[in-house]
Amino acid sequence: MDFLLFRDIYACILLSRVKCGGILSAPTGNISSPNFPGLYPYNIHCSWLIVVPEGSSVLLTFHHFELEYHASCAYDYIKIYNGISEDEGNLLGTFCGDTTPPQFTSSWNVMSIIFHSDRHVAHRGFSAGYRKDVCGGVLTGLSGIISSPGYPQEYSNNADCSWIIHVSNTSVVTLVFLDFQLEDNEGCNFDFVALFDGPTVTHRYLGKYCGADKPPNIVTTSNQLLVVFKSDFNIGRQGFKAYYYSGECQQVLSAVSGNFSSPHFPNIYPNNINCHWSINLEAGYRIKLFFPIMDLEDRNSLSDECDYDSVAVYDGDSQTDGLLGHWCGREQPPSLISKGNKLLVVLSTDRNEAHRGFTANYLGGSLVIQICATFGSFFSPTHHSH
Ligand SMILES: [Ca+2]
Ligand SMILES: [Ca+2]
Ligand SMILES: [Ca+2]
Repeated sequence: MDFLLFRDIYACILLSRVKCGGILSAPTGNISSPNFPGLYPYNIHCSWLIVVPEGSSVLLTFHHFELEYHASCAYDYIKIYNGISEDEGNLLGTFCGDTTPPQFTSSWNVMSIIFHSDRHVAHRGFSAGYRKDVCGGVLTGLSGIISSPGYPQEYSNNADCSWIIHVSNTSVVTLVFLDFQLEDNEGCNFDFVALFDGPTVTHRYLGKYCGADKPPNIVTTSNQLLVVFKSDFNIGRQGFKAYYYSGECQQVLSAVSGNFSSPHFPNIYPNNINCHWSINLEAGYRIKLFFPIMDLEDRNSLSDECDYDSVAVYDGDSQTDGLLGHWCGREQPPSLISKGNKLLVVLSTDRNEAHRGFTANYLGGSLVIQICATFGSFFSPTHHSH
């Protein structure tokens, strides 16, 4: 037998003896690398799946973290997924070396953790704990929802929650309150929501809110927003619900021509997002829109509809305006022309299976330009009635 082959088989036998990973469904729990705090074994691949009741979320906190370092974590690594690990669209982050991952909060009731080691160099590994439904945490998705504990039931007394919303370096965070009902008092000293333009309370203070008046929409100047919710020892209300989104996922385009693409293109888009691009030109303009690349999850074969992931285009600035079309899979939309000066493009994805996404180009044309025929056949002749 070839020595290399023998060694590989031997490694496999050793590998099968290392027990690691599993399914965790208790409301709290701990995980760690095999042998922790001793050195972890070579050549292992562990997978943990945390499943808490539907409607709950999972908060994961690392207590110790020490893996072999590689610039792109190619040797030993931890991968954390917002959902099942078989789907790269759920990936929240990949970590190695001795930089402890931040606290992660899942945006639904499933979280997965993968630990992998290669055949050389081992360190002490990691230990981490999870809890279900703890308020606060670090949110890294392109969009998501935060709410007071137990919402829409009354929040608990003595709550102290901090959410850090952390989006990609080139983007900003927008926070929109959908519902807001806190105990009211002058100065908001009892129960309140406080907002900061960065990850800590030392960053620029954006405001403190209580009572029943919804805070205004907040846009950060950097890529992080801190939301703090506190309640005192008595008297609660229904609480609040807000959604956030990253600039990568929500854009208003007002240049006469431009292009945009699904988040992370040409890599796969994230699962579980709802992104809006509003093209908003001056009055008198119309917009021609085309999609050079369209690569989304296919139609549902049972219903033959775009039930999973889709791109929808509306002839205006809201989803109540006329739908120009709705696409998925690799269907190539025709060139679209707006009736007025606004178009809205919405990308919705479900909780699994992500593809490359789309690219879109648009061009605005005014009546004058149309008459001068500067753009030649800008407006399709099929729009004239014969
Ligand atoms: Ca290693
Ligand atoms: Ca109170
Ligand atoms: Ca999908």
